[in-house]
Amino acid sequence: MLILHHYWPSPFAHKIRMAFGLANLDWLSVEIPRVPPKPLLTPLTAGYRRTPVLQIGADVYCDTQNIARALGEQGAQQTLFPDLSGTQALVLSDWIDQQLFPLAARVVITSALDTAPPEFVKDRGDLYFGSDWSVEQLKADFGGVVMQLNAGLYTLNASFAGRDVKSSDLSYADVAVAFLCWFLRGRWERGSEVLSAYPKLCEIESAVCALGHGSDTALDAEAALQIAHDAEPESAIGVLVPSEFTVGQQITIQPFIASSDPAVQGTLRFLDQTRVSIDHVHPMVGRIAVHFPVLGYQIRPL
Ligand SMILES: N[C@@H](CCC(=O)N[C@@H](CS)C(=O)NCC(=O)O)C(=O)O
Repeated sequence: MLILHHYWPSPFAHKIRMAFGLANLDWLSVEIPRVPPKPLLTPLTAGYRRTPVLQIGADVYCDTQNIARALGEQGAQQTLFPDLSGTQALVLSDWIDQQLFPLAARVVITSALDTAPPEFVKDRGDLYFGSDWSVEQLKADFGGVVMQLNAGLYTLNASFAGRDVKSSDLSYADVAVAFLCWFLRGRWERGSEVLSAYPKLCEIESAVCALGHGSDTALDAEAALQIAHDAEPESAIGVLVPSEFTVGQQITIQPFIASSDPAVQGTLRFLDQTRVSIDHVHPMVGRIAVHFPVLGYQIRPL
C-alpha cells in the first residue's frame, strides 16, 4: 500500500497527490507537521525532513523525482509516463523544480513576510535561501524575482504552443506544470492574474486538477511506523554503476544546495544512475531502506 507522509498545503506533496490522481491510485495519508520537529517522520527517513515522503512497507522514498520513478516501478509507468515519455517528463519536472519553484517560493514567502508565523519564515528562509538571507534582501530582490518568474512561465507556456490539451493525453510532465500553478494561484494574491497571461499553463493546470488526487484514507503516523516495523525492505541491493562506493559502506547523503537540510547517514544498500539507497535502523521502525535520487544529492563516505 502507498503511504504518503505530507501536509495538505505542501506544493511538492500536491505534485504527488495529482500523480496519484493521474494514475487513479488508492493511498494512505499521514499528515506531518509543516515545520520540524517531525518525530514521527524522521525515524522513517534517517533524518530527511522535507515533504513529501512515500512509504511502501519498509521502503521509504524521499524527493518527488524519486517518488515518481517509484510509482512508475509500482505499476503506474503507462499512466504517468505514456508513450515512453518517462525521462522527458522527469527532465521537465526537474527544470520546473530547480528553475521556477525557487522563484515562486521567493515570491510567495516575500509576499507573506508580514502575515506568516515568524518561525515558519525563519525555517523556510534557512531551507530555501541559504544561511545569509535577510528580509531586507528578499524585499529588495522582489521585483527582479517576479521578472525572472515571468520569464520562466513565458518559456514554459511557449514550449506547449500548438498543443491541444486533452485529459486523455496527460502525463507526469503536466502534473509538474500543474503543481507550480496550484502553488502560485493559491498562495500569492497576484498568482491568478500573473498566470492568466499563460493560457497553455492554465489549460494544463485545470485538466490535471480535474483528475483529482486518487482515493485517500487517513492513517495515524504511529500506524505507519508500525507498518514499517512489521515489514522488511523489498527493494534491490547492489552497486550497479562504476563507483568508489560498495554495498555495506557507511555513507552520508545530503541535498547539494545551500540550505539547512541535514545530511542523512546509513549503510549503502543500492546505487545506480538515478537512485541511492541506504539501510537504516531505528527502534521505532526496525530495519528499513531509505531511497534518494542521485542527481541533486551528494553522497560522501563517512
Ligand atoms: N526536492 C524535493 C523538494 C521538496 C520540498 O522542498 N518540499 C517542501 C514542502 S512543499 C518542504 O519540504 N518544506 C519544508 C518542510 O516540509 O519541512 C522534492 O522534490 O521532493
